[in-house]
Amino acid sequence: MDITAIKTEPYNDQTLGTSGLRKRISVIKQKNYIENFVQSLFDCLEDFEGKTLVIGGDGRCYNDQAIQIILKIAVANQFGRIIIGQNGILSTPASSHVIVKYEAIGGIILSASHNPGGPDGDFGIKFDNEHGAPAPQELTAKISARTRTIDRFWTTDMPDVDLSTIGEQIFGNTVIQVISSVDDYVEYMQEIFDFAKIKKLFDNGMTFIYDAMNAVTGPYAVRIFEDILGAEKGSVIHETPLPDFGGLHPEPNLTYAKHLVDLMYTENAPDFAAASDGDGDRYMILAPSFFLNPSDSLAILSQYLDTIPFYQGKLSGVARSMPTSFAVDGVAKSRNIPLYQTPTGWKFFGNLLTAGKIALCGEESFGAGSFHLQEKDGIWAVLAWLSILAETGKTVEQLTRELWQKQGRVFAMLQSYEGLATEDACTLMARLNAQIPNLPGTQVLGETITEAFNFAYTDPVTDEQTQNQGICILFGSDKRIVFRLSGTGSCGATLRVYLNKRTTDSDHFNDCPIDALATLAEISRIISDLKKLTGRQMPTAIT
Ligand code: VG1
Ligand code: CO
Repeated sequence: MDITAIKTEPYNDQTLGTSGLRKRISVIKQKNYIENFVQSLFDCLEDFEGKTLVIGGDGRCYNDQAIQIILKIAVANQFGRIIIGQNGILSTPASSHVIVKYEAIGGIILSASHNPGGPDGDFGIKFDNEHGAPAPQELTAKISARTRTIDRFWTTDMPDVDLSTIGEQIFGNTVIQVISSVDDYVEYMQEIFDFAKIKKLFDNGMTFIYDAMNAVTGPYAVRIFEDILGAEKGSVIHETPLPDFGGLHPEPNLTYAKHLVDLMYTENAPDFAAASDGDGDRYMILAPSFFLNPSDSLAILSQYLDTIPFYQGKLSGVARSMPTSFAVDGVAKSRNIPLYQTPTGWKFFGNLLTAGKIALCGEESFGAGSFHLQEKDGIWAVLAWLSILAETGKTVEQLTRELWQKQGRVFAMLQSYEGLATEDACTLMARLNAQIPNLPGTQVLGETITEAFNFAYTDPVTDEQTQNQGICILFGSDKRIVFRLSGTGSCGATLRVYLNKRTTDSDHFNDCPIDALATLAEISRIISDLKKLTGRQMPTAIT
C-alpha cells in the first residue's frame, strides 16, 4: 500500500458555520474538495499519529463515497485506529459517546443534520473533539484558515473498505474497526435511565409514536422504544434511514413534521409523540392537541431532571442559547442555580459542561442535552421526558401548564426567512446594527423599545470573546425580538427572527402563539425594513 502526497489548490469557501461545514452535494463533489477539508482538519490536530479516530454519518446521499475518501486520508495520515459505525452510520450523539468511550482523539461526523438531503440536497462534515464536543470556536477558526492555504494532502491506493461487517481490518499502520451503530449508545441510555420504570408507562397502556423522519435515529428508536421498552410494534415510523430521507425534510418542527403535528390534533392522537432530525441530535415532543415548545421543555427539564436518579444532586447549573426563550431563567432562579446564556450552536456549551458549571443545556431549535455526552441528543431528551412522566405521574401538558401557572407563559416563535440574497441579508443586519444606539425609547406599534444590543459572549471558562451573535431588541423584561443570520445554510442567507413574549394572565395561556406574537412579528418587519431590503413580507418557515 503506497502513501502519497497529492498536490492540491485551496478552495476559498470552506468556512465552518454554526455546526461544521455544510454545502450542496454538487459543491462537495468537486475535485479534492473533501480531501482538502479533511487534510486541513488533520493539519490542525496535534499528536494524532497512532491515536483513534471515530467516523460516522447520518446515511444521507454521498455518505458512502465520502467515507471511503476520508478513510484513505486518515490511513495515510497514520491514525492508529479508526472506529466506524456499521455501513458508515452513527448518529451525532452516538458518535460523541463512542469518541469518549473508546478514548478517541475525536470524530468526524458526516451530516448536514436538519438540512434537506437527496442527490441535490446538502452534505456536511463536523468534527468533535476528544470530549465528544463540537470543535470549539478556536479550532474551527484554525481549520477554516488552513483550508485557504492547503497545497497537499496525503492519501493511499488502498481499496474501498467493506463497512457492512462488524470486525477489524488492517490497512498499513491502521486498524479499521467497524462497530454496531447502536449497541454502545443503547447500553449507555440504559445506564442513565431506569428503563424498568419507563417500561411501566407502556405496560400501563401509554400510546406512543416516534417519527424518525427516514433519518439516522430509526434503528436506535426501534431498539429502545419497541424492543426494550415495549412500545407497540410499528410505534416508530419512517424508521429506515434512507439516502434521500424518503423526500422528507428531516427537521422536526411544526413546518417540516406537519404530518405528525396534524395527527396529534386528531381524535386518534397517541398519548405521546416525538420526532428527531437527520443526525438524531434534535427532538420534538407533542401530546394530544398540544405542542411542547422547546424553550418550555428546557425549563421543565431544569425543574425535574434531578428526579432521575442519575442526575440526583448533580444539577450544578443550566445554559441556554441566547435566542432560546427566558422560560428557563425563572426555574434557574427559583432553584438557585446559575444560568448561562451562550451564542447559538452547541459548541459554546462544551466548556461549561467540561468544567462542570452546567448539567443541562438547550436551544430553542429543538436541542437539549446534559453532561452525559457533549452533543445535543434527541433520543436522550425523549427518554428524559418519559422518565419525568414516570417519576411525576403527570402528563406533558400538565407539567407545561404548571410551569405557566407558576411563572407565566413565554410565547416563543422563530420566523425564518430562507433563501434571501446574501447581500440583502447582510445589508439588513448592518443597518439594524447601525440603528442600535437610536432604538431605545423608540415606539413602534405602541410598544416601547427599552434596550437594544448586539449579543457578545465571554466564555466563563476560557475568557474567549465572541462578538456579533445576534441583535436583541427588548421591550421591557417580558418582550423581545432577536435577529441573526443562520450559519447552517448551504447557499444564500436565512434571516432568523426570534419572538418572545411573556404573559402572566392565565386567560391568555391558550392563545395561539401566532396571534400572541403578531404585533412583535409586525414590529420585526418594520424595524428591519424587511420588505424594502429583501422583497419579503412573510417568513418561509415558522417554528
Ligand atoms: C441552527 C439552529 C441552532 C443549532 C444549529 C445546528 O443554526 O438555530 O440552534 O445549533 O442549527 O443544529 P443556524 O445557524 O442555522 O440558526 V443541527 O441539529 O442542524 O446540527
Ligand atoms: Co442535527
